[in-house]
Formats: sequence, C-alpha cells, structure tokens
Amino acid sequence: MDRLTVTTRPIEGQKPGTSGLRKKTRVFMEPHYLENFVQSVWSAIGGVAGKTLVLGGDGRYFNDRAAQVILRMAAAGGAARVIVGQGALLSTPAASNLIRQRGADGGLIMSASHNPGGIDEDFGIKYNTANGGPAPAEVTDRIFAATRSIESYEILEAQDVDLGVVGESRLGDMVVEVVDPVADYAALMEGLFDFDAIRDLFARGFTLRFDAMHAVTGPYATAILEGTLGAAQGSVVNAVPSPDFGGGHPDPNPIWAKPLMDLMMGPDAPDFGAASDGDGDRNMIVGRGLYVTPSDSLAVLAANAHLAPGYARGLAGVARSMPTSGALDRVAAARGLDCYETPTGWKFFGNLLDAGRATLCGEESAGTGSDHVREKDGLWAVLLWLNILAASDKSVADLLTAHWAEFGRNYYSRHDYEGVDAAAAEALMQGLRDRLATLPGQAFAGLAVTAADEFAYDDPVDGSRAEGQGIRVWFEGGARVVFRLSGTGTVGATLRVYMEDLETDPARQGRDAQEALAGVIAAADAVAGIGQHTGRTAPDVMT
Ligand code: VG1
Ligand code: CO
Repeated sequence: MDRLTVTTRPIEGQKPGTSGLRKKTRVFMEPHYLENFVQSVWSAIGGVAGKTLVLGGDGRYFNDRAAQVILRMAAAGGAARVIVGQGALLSTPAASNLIRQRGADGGLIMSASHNPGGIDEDFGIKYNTANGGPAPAEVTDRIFAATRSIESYEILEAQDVDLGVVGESRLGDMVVEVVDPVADYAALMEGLFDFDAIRDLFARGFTLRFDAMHAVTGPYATAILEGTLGAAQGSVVNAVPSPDFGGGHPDPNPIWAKPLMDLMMGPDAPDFGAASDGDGDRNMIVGRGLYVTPSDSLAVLAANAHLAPGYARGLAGVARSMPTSGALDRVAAARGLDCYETPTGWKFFGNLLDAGRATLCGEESAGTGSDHVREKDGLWAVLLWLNILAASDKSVADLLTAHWAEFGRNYYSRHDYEGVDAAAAEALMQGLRDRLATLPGQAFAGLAVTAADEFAYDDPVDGSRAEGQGIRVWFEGGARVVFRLSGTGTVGATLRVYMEDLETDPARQGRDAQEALAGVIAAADAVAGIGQHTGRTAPDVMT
C-alpha cells in the first residue's frame, strides 16, 4: 500500500468551538477539508506514530466515509492501533470510556451532537485527550494554528476497512480493532448503579419511555434498559441511529423532543420519560406531568447520588458551568461540598475531575456527568435517576417538590435566538460590555441592576485563564441574566439568554417558569435590546 503525501493549503475557519469543529456537512466534504483538519490534529499532538487511538461517531451522514479517511491517515502517520466502534459508532461517553479503559493516547469523535444531520445539515469532529476528555484550549489552539500553516497531509492509498464486523484487521502496519460499541460502556454502568434495585423497580410495574431521537443512544439504551434491566419492550423509541436522525434535531429539550413531552403531559404518561441527543452525552428528564430542568436535575442528582453504589462514599465536590442555575450551589452549601463555576463546555471540567476536586458536574444545556468518564453522559444520568427513584420509592414529582422545599427553587429558563446576523449579535454583546460599569443602579423594565460583569475563569488546577465567557447581570432580589453567543452553531450566530430567580417559599414553587420569570425576561430584553438588535420578537427555543 502506498503512502501518499498530498499537497494542500490552509483552509479558513477551522477553529474548534465549544466542542470541536462543526460545519455544514458539505463543507466537510469539500476537497482536503477533513484531511487538513485531521492532519492538523496529528501535528498538534506531536504525530500519531506508535500511538493507540479510539474512533467513533454518532452515525450521522458522512460518519462512515470520514471514519475511513481518518483510518487511512492514522495508518499513514504510523499509528499502532485504532480502536473503532462497530459500524464506526460510539457515543461520546462510550468513546471517553474506551480511551480510559484501554489506555489510549486519545480519540476522535465524529459528531455535531444535537445539531441536525444529513448532507445539507451539520457534521463535526473533536479530539479527546488521553484522560478521555475534550482537548483543552491549549491543544485546540495548537490544532487551529496547524490548520493555518498546513502544506501537506499523508494518507494511505487503500481499500475501505470492513467496520461492520467485530475483530482485528490490518491497514498497512496499523491494527484496526473493531469493538462492540456498547459492551464496555454497559459494564461501566453496571459497576456504578444498583441494577438489581432498578430491575426490581421495573418488575413492580414502573414504566418508562426513552426517546433516542434516531441517534446513537438507541443501541445503548435498548441493551441496558430493555435488555439488562427489564423495561418493557418498546420502552426505548426511535432506537435505530439514522444518518439524518429521522429529519429532526436530536436535541433533547421540550421543543425538539415534543412527542415525548406531549406523552408525559398527557393521560397515558409513563412514570418516567427521558431523551438523549445525537452523540449521547445530553439528557432530558421528565416526570409524569413535570419537566425537570437540567439545572434542577443536576441539583437533585447531587443531593441523592449517595443512593447509588458508585457514589455511596459521597462526593468530593461538584461543578457547574456559569450559566447553569445556582440550584447546585444550594445543595453544595447545605452538604458542605466545594462547588466550582466554570465556563460553558465540558473541557473545563476535565482538570477538576482529574484532580479529584469534583465528582459530579453539569451544564444547563442538558449535560450531566461524573468522574466515571470525562464527558457528559446522557444514559448515565437516566440510570442515576432510576437508581434514586428505586432507592427512594418516590415519583419524579415528589422528589422534585421535596427538593425545592428543602433547598429552594431556582426558577430557570434559557431563550435561544438562532441564526441571528453575526454582526448584530456581536453588537448586542459589545453594547452590554461597553455599559457594564454604568449598569448598576439603573432600572430595566422596573428591575434595578445590582451588579454586572463579564465572566472569566482561572482554572484552579493548572492556572490557565479563559476570558470573555459570558456577560452576567444581577438584579435586585437576586435574579440573574446571562448573555452569551453559542460556539457550536454553523449558521450566523445564536444568542443564548439565561434567566434565573430563586424562590424559597414552598407555596410559590409550583408556578410555570416562564410566568415566574416574566419580569426577569422583560428586564433581559430591555437591558440588552434583544428585539432592537436581532429584529426578533420571540426566541426560537425556550428550555
Ligand atoms: C452548547 C452548550 C454547552 C455544551 C455544548 C456542547 O454550547 O451550551 O453547554 O457543552 O453545546 O454540547 P454553545 O457554545 O452552543 O452554547 V454537545 O452535546 O452539542 O457536544
Ligand atoms: Co452532545
């Protein structure tokens, strides 16, 4: 087999965002686009000669083609072994686990997560390091720098590897090891949770609907929930990964998982509803008649994790991304736990998890996870909820109501304005930035600002600093609004506005979040001029 050196030129815009490089699929399919990026990853990590890598993706359109290119480039670079999920599939948490379990040097995950898939939709790639976590900024900066100076890449001229059959084969001198994508992950879950108690819960008639949204968690959820734990056949729906996710957004929120929401709010609701995203790292939790916000879910899990065997020793500490609500902080304060506030994106949790400072982490965007891997993990969150429900013998609604009564309820909502003109979105942010010092004392829609700043994070483990991580505005009475621009979109800009307000009186904790936050929502619009800048009268997505 010949090893080819292909001459190329830098391609604009190959800068990894919040979670790897995401672009339109057709952009990834342009000549040299994928190859340039992969070679730049190899450059950034000192080459792949002699290394072991993990490779898999969420099964979206181009996943299979990209896998073959990456394998040929790994072989050309002299990699010793690539461990690939069968069919080139691996959920993000399963990939993280494989990297750790097998002591691999790193891995490539092909996914654009919750973004839609298809030739006219989105594709993405991210590099994870040897700890199993997303590459930190220092590495992604090196990748980006390499994309700007690349002159050539190396690739083996070879036939496709058969990724449909488990087992080993060779590509040049490199071993390609195709593994069952589910087996190691399922074993990890079995070690963390009381599977007997969950099995017993289902045996007693507990009902569940898990919506895999035509994405990668289908095989995992079917094997674990139905196969091992005995949930009724058919409890897992949309369970076969499809290249275009059935034409939808594999984004587990009340908008995109509407069929699940409708079921859970209707007369035939099962006891528990859940959904996951394209690559399986997000989760949505819904009780009968009650949506659990991701921020609340994180707090409930932190307060009750000790009920699961894997966390019976207690938590070392907890962490949340800055826009995530303060519900977690209230649990941490009550239990005497350290609570860290990081920028958006899972890569910022890596050091805290590695250093043993945090056991549980989460983001308001439906990501929850722990030190069992270095990614957020959708099915893990579902299993922890099930373990807690089994151990406490309470319904989701009872558990949440009791949680609010004990810790207070942080009313919370995120409003997204998608596909906004990039310059208009920048202008909105810059307008806020310019006025930060003068905002305190001014009133907006009747609410006075008490403080305002732009969030920056100093990593307590390695001392690195991340700036410009979102603008925060606090109002009298303690309400908070955060403004930031998404780093995962592929069209224009997405403005995210995060609102929260604490309610400690149990008599006032049962309200609709949009209604309870109406005053804060109006103040957010007034302080930032959302309507004026974006020309929008309402958000595209509310979670
Ligand atoms: C979003 C979320 C962030 C999450 C990231 C990747 O980023 O806000 O919390 O970590 O997606 O999640 P942004 O920059 O668009 O706000 V996933 O499941 O898309 O890999
Ligand atoms: Co995801």
